[in-house]
Amino acid sequence: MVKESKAKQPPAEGRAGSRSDLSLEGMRRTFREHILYTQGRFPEIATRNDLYMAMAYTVRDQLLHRWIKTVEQLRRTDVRIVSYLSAEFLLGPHLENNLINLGIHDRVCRTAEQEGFDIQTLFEQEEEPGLGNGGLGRLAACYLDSLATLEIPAIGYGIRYEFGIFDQEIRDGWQVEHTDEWLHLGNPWEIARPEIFYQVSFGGRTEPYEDDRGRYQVRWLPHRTVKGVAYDTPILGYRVNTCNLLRLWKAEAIESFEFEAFNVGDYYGAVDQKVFSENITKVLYPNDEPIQGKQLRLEQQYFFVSCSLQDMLHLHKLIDGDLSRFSRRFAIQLNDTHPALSVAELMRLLVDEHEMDWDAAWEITCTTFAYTNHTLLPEALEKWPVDLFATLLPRHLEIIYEINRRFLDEVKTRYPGDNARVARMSLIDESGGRYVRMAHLACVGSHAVNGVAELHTQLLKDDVLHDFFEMMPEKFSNKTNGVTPRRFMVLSNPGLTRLITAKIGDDWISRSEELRRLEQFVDDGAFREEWRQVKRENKQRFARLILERTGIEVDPSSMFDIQVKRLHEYKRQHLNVLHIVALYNRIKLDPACDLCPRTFIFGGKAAPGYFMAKLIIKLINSVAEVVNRDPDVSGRLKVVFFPDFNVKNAKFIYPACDLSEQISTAGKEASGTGNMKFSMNGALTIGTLDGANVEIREEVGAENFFLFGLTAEEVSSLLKNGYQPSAYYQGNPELQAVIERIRSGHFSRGDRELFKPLLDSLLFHDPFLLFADFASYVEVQRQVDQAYRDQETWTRMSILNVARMGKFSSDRAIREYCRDIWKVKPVPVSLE
Ligand code: NBG
Repeated sequence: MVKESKAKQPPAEGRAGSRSDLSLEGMRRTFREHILYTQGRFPEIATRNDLYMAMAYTVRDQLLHRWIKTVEQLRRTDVRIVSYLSAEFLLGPHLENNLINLGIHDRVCRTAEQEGFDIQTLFEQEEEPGLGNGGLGRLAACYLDSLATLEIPAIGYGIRYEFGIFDQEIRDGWQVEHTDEWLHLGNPWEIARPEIFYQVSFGGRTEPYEDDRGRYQVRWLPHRTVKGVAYDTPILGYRVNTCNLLRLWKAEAIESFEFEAFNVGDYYGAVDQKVFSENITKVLYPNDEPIQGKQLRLEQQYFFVSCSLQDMLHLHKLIDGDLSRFSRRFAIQLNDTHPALSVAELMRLLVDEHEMDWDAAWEITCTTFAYTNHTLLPEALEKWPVDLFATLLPRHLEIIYEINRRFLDEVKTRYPGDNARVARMSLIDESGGRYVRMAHLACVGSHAVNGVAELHTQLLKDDVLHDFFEMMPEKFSNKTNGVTPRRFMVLSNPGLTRLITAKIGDDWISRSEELRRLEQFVDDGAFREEWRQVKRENKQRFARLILERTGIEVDPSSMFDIQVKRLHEYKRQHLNVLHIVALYNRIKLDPACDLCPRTFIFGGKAAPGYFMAKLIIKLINSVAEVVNRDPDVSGRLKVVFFPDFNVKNAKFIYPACDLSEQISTAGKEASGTGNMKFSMNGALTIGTLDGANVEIREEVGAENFFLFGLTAEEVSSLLKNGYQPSAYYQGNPELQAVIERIRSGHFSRGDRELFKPLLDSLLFHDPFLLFADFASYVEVQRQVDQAYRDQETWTRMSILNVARMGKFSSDRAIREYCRDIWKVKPVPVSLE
């Protein structure tokens, strides 16, 4: 892969003979020892999993060595630690990534080859921890990588779900979900810390009392208590010694509970209690869709927030002791509103448990927290029924009321007589039922609020959080998302990495602006040919995987047109399908029509309860079935639904793409990060002016981006003035033919009912304006078709995309958070 050279610093070799010995001989010895003494196997009968585990432990030893050095360094320096609170971390497989970051990937692969075993099968063996739904969880993982790479002391805090995101199977064209048993063969990357645990309580009631100093205090008499146990995963930076921690909490029963029940003879009751407690961290919930007010989800949120804050207070006490300096020690980032309860919990811990004055506690709270918003979809903004809150977290509800009372007093002072504003800004939504608005709680309790792309931040200020922006504009800023080039270029696209590095060296891996230097080679024909060769090989590699997973044979010389992301109506996978059917109709009508051969590839999971999204998957597969078998279109169109899109197979997908579909309704996609991963791997984008697409287009140049569709402003004014999908339908015969083709049952073996809910939704409501954007989309797709025929020009555009994508490295994003929000600086770690 990359030359193991200078980039940052050479990997230190560690002490010969010890487990930190990074020499080949040292690692070989450690590996053999782990087969014997960790796995308990003779090498001759070791299974593939034994080999993988031994390899993982060998690498983990290196990480732990660096982690210890990182902690030692922290104890010597008085620094602020970034604490990233997120209900999701979608890490993906660790092994290969860690080899890259250690700077020994190539060496290890070569040695494995020499010794005659296939290291790819070991990479393949690793179950990925799918502890996230999509973009938000993956962003958290990219940020952990960048934090460590930039040598920023940081801890990620989250939940150790026993079952992560479900595995997706496609059966008869429908999505079928299977539980994700990622832990069944053990997880060599984590260290269980049974001695690091905190108690978390739920339910019961509160009771006022007077303390020794005669002050009014409240005591919470909870109904039940569980225990949160820490599981630590080391997160190493790229070619540095900084190794941070991801600390995930698992819920367990408190032993004393069982004993109590046991003593009164209710043994099985005690066991029930244990099962009940452990339920809290059983399963990951879907997000970015209507929240269902599930009690267990609120329990999860409170559980991990409380464990994490108690842990931080504990660490702070160990190092400092003076609680008033807490915010000097920790900068806490709230990744969306899932951890927003932190605001109330920190207040409770400081005021109730540590008997601090309200005002002092509030000052600490506000200077500690910062909040990132990740969605504009009104149905995805979290709000919890007040009743549920009152039963589960009675003390927190009181605290939220008190925060609200004081906050609304300020609002009233600033805007006298403006009762409508007070109602809009209240932490409690009383516009029909009573709900706690988590985004408002996060805004009020934080000193900084940010969106994840320029457009998204602007829309937050203009719309969703407009009142808050007006009252406290200084809190708001934009932090455009980024993705890590280590996983999404170096690991995923070794061919491209080699080619780039041969031309400009490997500094770009940690200094992505350096990619600009590729621009000087766009006119070099030989370089362009090498560039195409890399793409060709990546497409062949992916074609083999497609065949293996779906049985569909695709032609690597056709254009790979790819849309992979969660299934959602706003992301408009069905707009893509309408275009495919339009092409299909054209060929049926005129078999000689001139179209460049394309393979349309989809991937993504639908939330298990999201009927329309699941129907779209069925539609894709139904169209695929007919198109792929129709001799009239043979060699010209292919459609594939690639099952179980996840971080592990993403590495085969992004590098193989020619055309990246980023076609959400403008104003709906907060940022998108898949858009970045594709473009960094040399795909050209067809997209709307939505989320980070806007900035990607600005960076790569309008002439290297296929733009279509309404702007966010046009979308909102069209909706305001009464959007009529039928008007667009009537005016567009090609669209009519497409809808008719689906309605006729052509793709559903004559069944005219199957897709009716989807078609009716489009014809009569079309909330995501597919019909309004259809003509423009089809026209720009025609331009794509033309452009692809000129491979020299296409390659130039592809090179320029990669060269100009440096901005979208998560390193840049994290530098901005460090500078503007967290106010932290690198703390280099040495192995001496
Ligand atoms: C998602 C947005 C994406 C964005 C990621 C990361 C949620 C709630 N939001 O557009 O839909 O890229 O967050 O910021 O998952």
